[in-house]
Amino acid sequence: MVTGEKCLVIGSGISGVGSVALLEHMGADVVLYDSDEKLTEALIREKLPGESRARCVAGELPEEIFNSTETVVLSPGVPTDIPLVNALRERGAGIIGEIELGYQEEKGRVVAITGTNGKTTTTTLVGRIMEAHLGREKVFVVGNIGNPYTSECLKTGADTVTVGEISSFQLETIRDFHPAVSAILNITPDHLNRHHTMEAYVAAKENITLNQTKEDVCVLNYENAYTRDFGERCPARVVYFSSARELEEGYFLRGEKIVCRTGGAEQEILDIHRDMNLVGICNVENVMAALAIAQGMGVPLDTTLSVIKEFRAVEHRIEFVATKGGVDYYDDSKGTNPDAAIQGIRAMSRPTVLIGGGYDKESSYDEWIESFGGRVKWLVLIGQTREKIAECARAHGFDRIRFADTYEECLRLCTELAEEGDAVLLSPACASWGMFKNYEERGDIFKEYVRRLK
Ligand code: UMA
Repeated sequence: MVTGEKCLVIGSGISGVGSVALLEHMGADVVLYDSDEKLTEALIREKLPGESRARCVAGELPEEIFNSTETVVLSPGVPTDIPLVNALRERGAGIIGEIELGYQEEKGRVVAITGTNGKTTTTTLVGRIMEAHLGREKVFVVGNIGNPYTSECLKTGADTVTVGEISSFQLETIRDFHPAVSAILNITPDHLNRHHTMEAYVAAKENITLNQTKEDVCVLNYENAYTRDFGERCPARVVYFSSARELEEGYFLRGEKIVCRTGGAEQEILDIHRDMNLVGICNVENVMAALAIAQGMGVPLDTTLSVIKEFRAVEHRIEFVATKGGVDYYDDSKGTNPDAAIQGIRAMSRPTVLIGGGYDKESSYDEWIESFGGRVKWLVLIGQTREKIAECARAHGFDRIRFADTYEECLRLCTELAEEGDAVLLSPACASWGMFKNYEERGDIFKEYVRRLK
């Protein structure tokens, strides 16, 4: 970044605000722009710290700004192919994302974790492992997890580690971003309204290794067809993990034990029931990925194991809330796509009343419905996708469906339908956008409701 460079930040969410502060620190001349017509210049300014001199613009972008912009920093939620971004690109402006901007100031080593599901759990766990290894002040956990990279990167140093949860949106706009260890946990259809095709979504995920070489490590899931195939082409040294078969090299599950096999030598690492507090096979995979990442970062196995043994579920990810009236309540509000929600169902060991529906990301619900098996007793649907899901469920022969108009009605209905010995699971297979600020708010309201039940 050259001093005085004219930069346009698009999106005034937390990434945009972080980007403005960093760009100003770098000496750039910054405009913060948001296309939301409900916002005004004053409302955008309120999001910035008082000392910021950035110009704020809402609604339509003035032509003089369009013409003078040299670099554009996109927030993750801004598609890279909207007319404005296309036009800026054609005019010759450089286009990067917020993660790339943060990386420009990175001075330490980076771990980057992506995947359709499991990112947050694995990132949190790896962050804790790195903290146990290096001390809390030497580790920064950033990215899609809710903490913009641009807000932390200036604190990095030669001896720090940044652990990033990096979404496909963020990976579309990297350039130099170069993790020492990366991981793609799995790839299943998601965000197709943004990426349009599965190929484009997969390519965005694979971009995590764009600048990696054989000196670096990429951790991949052997049981996912996309990530297994990618291992053949991956520019980094690949470490596979598998929850379904014994591997010649890598981490795998044998019975109840996670085993690591390298260079013909085998080591039994942990017992998934005795040494883990997380439920579901998805979490066994997340733990195997964390083990491989920690090893790639040179963390002693003892340190990694002590953190895994203490680690509990991340909030809103198959999180046990309480037992009320003999019914177990689980918050899996982070089940924002069908594949994540399948993991939620698989983790249930009781007949389950399931809450589904929400924002329409143009997902297909067939596999999710098929995964109900005998486990789902009732499906209570809310939100934009409820009719679409109901139609799909009926086509698969499942008709124990109830509709709710409001979230309150939905929660009440679940309590009525659940009997002693059942579980109620909030795992909607859809994003919360439109009904709630985010999945956290959806989960928090659920938990608050459950806690108030007699
Ligand atoms: N906007 C525009 N033009 C557009 C689109 C959006 O101006 O064409 C504006 C909106 O009006 C809004 C702002 O952009 O004011 C929002 O930007 P954003 O959506 O990038 O939101 P941030 O607050 O910056 O949060 C983003 C990530 N959001 C998305 O990817 C949608 C957060 O991930 C992330 O935690 C944060 O950066 C920090 O890195 C959330 C998410 O939903 C959790 N991620 C998706 C997921 O996990 O499925 C990928």
